[in-house]
Amino acid sequence: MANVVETQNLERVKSIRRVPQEEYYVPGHRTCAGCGPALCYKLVSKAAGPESIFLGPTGCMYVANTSYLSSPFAYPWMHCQITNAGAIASGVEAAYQVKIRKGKYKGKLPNVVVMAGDGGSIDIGLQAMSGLMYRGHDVLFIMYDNESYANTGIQTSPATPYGANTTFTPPGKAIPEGKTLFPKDAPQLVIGGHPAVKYVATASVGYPVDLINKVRKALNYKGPTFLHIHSPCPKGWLFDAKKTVSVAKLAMETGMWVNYEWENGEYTYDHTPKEYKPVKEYMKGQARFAHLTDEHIAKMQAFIDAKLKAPGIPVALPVQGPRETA
Ligand SMILES: Cc1ncc(C[n+]2csc(CCOP(=O)(O)OP(=O)(O)O)c2C)c(N)n1
Ligand code: SF4
Repeated sequence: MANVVETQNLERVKSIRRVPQEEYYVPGHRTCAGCGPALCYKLVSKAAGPESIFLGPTGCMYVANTSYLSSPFAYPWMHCQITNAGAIASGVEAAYQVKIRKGKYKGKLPNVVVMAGDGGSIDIGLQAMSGLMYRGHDVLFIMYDNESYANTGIQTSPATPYGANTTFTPPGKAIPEGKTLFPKDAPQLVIGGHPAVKYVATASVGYPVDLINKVRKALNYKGPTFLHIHSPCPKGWLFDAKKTVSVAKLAMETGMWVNYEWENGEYTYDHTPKEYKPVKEYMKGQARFAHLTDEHIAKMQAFIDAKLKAPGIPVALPVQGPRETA
């Protein structure tokens, strides 16, 4: 008879004082000062603990973390191509399942965690991520969202907000607002097309206890889970490196980011402010939006107002794409 595959069981953390002291993402990497994705890695690895295997497609969290034969990862970590983290993670999980069933591996199934940028998750890495979700592998796929292809010099991605100045969307005479498109809705991409997925959530590096608990909850689920984590990038968004956490909090206070969980079809929301501040408060602190006029900011406000009526549920876009307007 096949052996039973036991999974990890991670406890909820009650407060910031109970966050594990152990570090599994240790000093000695080369990310920029104030890097939100690096903070995200630190928190996610604390949450997952040592019985974990992490997979990292090419991006800042590979390149800046693994140069010169050194790495800050105190657990098994595998580099994948930017396109194929979902496929490799599927193989790792399937191999452990078989080894455990055949009695060739005596431990519990390790936590298998993908840490992919927005490009490696919902753009160039989308097909492999979708395959993993569809086949139902017991893997947590995390999209750390720095809202660009950062590693190659801050190019636009489908997660880049409307109006952002990136190296592929520079504002100029013809297109004064820079980026004209609004972002893809990453959690909806996963929820909408993958019946095996029962848990999807959003989190932010500005709210560490909530982030850690969502990672643990996702890992305790059997089957595929997805977390979308807001991870401000001082170099790409052009703000002072010491403000990463306050930028993350301001995103929540203005509705530019919403923390929620989707569990078996039900939504619950966290950290919802009593009253939202205008999005301008958030945008004025980041030089990637410095070229925008009041008219552009009003478009962003309209988009956010529509989204906040039903966070997590897709909204009609207030502007047309470039092909329709050309
Ligand atoms: C197939 C392929 N195309 C392009 C690249 C070049 N490349 C390396 S890192 C990177 C950016 C990755 O962006 P993202 O996944 O959002 O992660 P981030 O760098 O923002 O952390 C790109 C385009 C590559 N390595 N492989
Ligand atoms: S470019 Fe952004 S995501 Fe990349 S290392 Fe620097 S701060 Fe981090």
